[in-house]
Amino acid sequence: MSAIASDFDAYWMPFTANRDFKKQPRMISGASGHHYTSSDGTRIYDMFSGLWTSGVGHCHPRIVEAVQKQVAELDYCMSFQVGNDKAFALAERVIGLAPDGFSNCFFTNSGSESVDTALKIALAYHRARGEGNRTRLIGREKGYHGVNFGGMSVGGIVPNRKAFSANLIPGVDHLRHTLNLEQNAFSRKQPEWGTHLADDLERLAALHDGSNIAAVIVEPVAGSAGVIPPPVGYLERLREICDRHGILLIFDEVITAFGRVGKAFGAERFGVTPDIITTAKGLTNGVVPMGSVLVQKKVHEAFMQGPEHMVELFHGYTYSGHPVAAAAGLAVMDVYEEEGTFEQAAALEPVFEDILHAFDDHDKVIDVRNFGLMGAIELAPRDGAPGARGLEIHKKCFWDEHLVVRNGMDTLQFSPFLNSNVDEMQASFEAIRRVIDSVE
Ligand code: PXG
Ligand code: PLP
Repeated sequence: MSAIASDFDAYWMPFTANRDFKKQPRMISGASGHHYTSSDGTRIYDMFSGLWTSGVGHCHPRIVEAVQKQVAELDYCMSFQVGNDKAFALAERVIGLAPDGFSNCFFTNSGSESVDTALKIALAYHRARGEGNRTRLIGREKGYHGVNFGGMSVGGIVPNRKAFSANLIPGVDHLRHTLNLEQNAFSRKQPEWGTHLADDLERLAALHDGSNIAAVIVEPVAGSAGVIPPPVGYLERLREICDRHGILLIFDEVITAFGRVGKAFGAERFGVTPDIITTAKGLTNGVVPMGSVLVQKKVHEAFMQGPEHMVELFHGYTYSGHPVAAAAGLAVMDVYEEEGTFEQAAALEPVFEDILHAFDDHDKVIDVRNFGLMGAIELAPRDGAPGARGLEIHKKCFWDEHLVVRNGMDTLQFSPFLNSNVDEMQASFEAIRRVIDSVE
C-alpha cells in the first residue's frame, strides 16, 4: 500500500474551491522553519505561518522532540475521571500567562470547540448562580467564531451562516461591525472612528433587559473577516457595559493569543480583561490540534458547589487534555519563554506596519489594516467578479513567487511568523507587489 494518493477525488477539502483546486493541486509535503516544501521539491515561503497557527515556525526541533517522546511514553489516556500530568502542567503554564483573575483552563481540540465550550460555560454559570434567565448571547457582524452551531450562530460571516439560517441557535443578536472604509481606510493599528458602535450593546440591553443577556463574544481584533482592529476605546466600552448589566465578556483569542499581538493575550495588549478567553492555534504552534478556554476564578467557583461526587460541568471531549497535544503545548510554552517570542513579535510590529502601508497608494488597493503581526491589504474587486482578483493573486504567489498568501475574497491577509527575518519579510512583500501589479 502506498501513502501517495492515486488521485485527488476522495478528500473533500475544508473551505476550499475543491473542483478548481483539483485541476492544479497546490500540494505541500514538508516544512521546516519558515518554508514549506511542495510535492515537486520547491521551497515555498509561508506568509501565513500555517493558518495563523505556527508562530515560531514549522518543525521546531524542541517541539518535534517533545511530541516524539510523548507519543512513545503515553499516547492517549482517558480524559474523563482520569488525568495525565502533561495536561495539568499545561493548564498551569497557560494560566500563568493569563491576566490577573484567571484561574482555570478547560481543554478542547480546536477554536470552534473552544467557542462552543465558552458559550456553554457562560450559560451554565448564570444558571448555577440562580440567573437561569440569562440565556441570550451576543456576537458581532463579521465575527468568526468557528463553524460549530454555537460559534456559527454568534458569528457574523454571511456565507458561513447562509445555508443554515433557520437552524442557528435562538436568542442571539449581533453588534454592528466596525469596518468603515469611508471613515477609517489606511488607519495604522486602531482607528479613531467607531468607538460609539460599542453602544449597540447598551441598546440590546435596553431592548431585552440586560438581565436576560448571558454573554457577549468578540475577537479583540477580528481576524478571518480581514483584520479589523477595534476602534480606540471600543473594547473598554464593551467592558463597562457588560459590568453595568452583569453580562459576561468573552474574548475569542484563537488568533490573538500567544504573541500574535505582541503580548501573551490581546486582553493584556488592550488592557481590557474579559471573563472568559478562548484559544487554539498558537497554544501548540499548530503541531497537534488543541484549544483552551480560560475562565476567571469567579466563573469557576460558581460551578464548584453541591455534592463533591457530582460532575460540575456536563461537557468535555474524548481528546480534552490529550497528552501528545499537551506535551506539544508545554514545549511551545518553553520556546515562547526562552526565545522571547512575544517580544520578538512586538519588535517586528512597526517594521511590518511600514512594509504593509507602503501599499497605501497602490491604485488597486482600497484599504490596508494592521495590528500586531496581523495584516490585510484590501483590493478593489474586479467588476462583476468579486473574489476573482484575490484568488488569482493567491495562486500566482504560490506558482510564480513560491509564497503562500491567504485571500478572503479580495482581501489579502498576512500572518507573518512571530520570529520572522526582516529580509525575508521584505522580499516576500516585493514579490506580492509584483503579483498585484501583474494581475488584471
Ligand atoms: N475563533 C476565531 C477567532 C478564529 O480565528 C476559530 C474560532 C475556529 O477555530 P478552528 O480551530 O475550529 O478553525 C478561529 C479560526 C482565516 C482563517 O483565513 C481563520 C481561522 C480559521 C480558518 C481560516 O483567517 N480561524
Ligand atoms: N459521536 C459518538 C457516537 C460518540 O461516541 C462520541 C464520543 O464518545 C462523539 C460523537 C463525540 O466525540 P468527541 O468526544 O471526540 O468530540
